[in-house]
Amino acid sequence: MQPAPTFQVIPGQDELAGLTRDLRFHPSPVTQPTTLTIDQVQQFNQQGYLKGFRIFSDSEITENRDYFDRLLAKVMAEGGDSYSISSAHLRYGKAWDLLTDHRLVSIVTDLLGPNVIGWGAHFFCKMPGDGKKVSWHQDASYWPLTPSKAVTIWLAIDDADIDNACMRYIPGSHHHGHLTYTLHENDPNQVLNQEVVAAPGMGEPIDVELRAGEISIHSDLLLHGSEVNQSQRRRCGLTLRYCAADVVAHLGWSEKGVVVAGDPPAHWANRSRPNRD
Ligand SMILES: O=C(O)CCC(=O)C(=O)O
Repeated sequence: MQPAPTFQVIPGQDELAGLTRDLRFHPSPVTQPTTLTIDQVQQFNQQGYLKGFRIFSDSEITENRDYFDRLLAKVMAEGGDSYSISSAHLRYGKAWDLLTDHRLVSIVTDLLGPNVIGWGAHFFCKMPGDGKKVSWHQDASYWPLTPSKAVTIWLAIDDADIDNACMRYIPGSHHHGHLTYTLHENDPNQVLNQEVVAAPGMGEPIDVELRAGEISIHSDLLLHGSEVNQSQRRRCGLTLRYCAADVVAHLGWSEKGVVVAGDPPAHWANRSRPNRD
């Protein structure tokens, strides 16, 4: 039996402001990647993202989608919603399996180095007509982690395109450090509460269209967001969060860790696979 986690799920503004965090971009230290090419590592360093890798087979894509359909139905029956399934790797074996999948981990180690912690798994499922957007933000701004050596793999559970509100990135924006944001409190049309209002002036956004089973990867400082889903099709993505093992987690977040590559560091927990799917 694993101990019940006590981490702060969504740290408050005061708690984050009270932390000393190094929120500068730390380029990948990897010079001899094994899965990515050196050009891809350099592109990540320069642009802050990579996109369009097909990872899963047709049967795995169906399996992932069927799994999520069942999970979402269960969570909604329990009073949750299509954005509320977070830290899923601590509760559901299937999410733990995806976070630790060797094909994903081999890409992440080519960006973060040989010692990596997987610490998050959050479904962002945009239902047709739900009216919610994800405003321009930087992930590192929300997280009590330092230094900012973290990446997200965004795994398409459904096909994601402009019509159903795929992710959007502002290439190169990770070089600006931690940006000033406005807070949206209790706004039903916002999935998250931070918005970097100056983002549109910081570069030309790109649309990250992905087929189900493909992934994109972004730096924790890259500006990204997504529009309202105006289509009749669902758009679900699973965000899988990783950091280098020398990152320090405050507010109990080290409890979320799973050592996905390298030596177990003393600071992070190494959570085992949950029994239930
Ligand atoms: O899936 C989305 O639309 C937003 C995801 C996101 O903000 C993230 O990966 O941090």
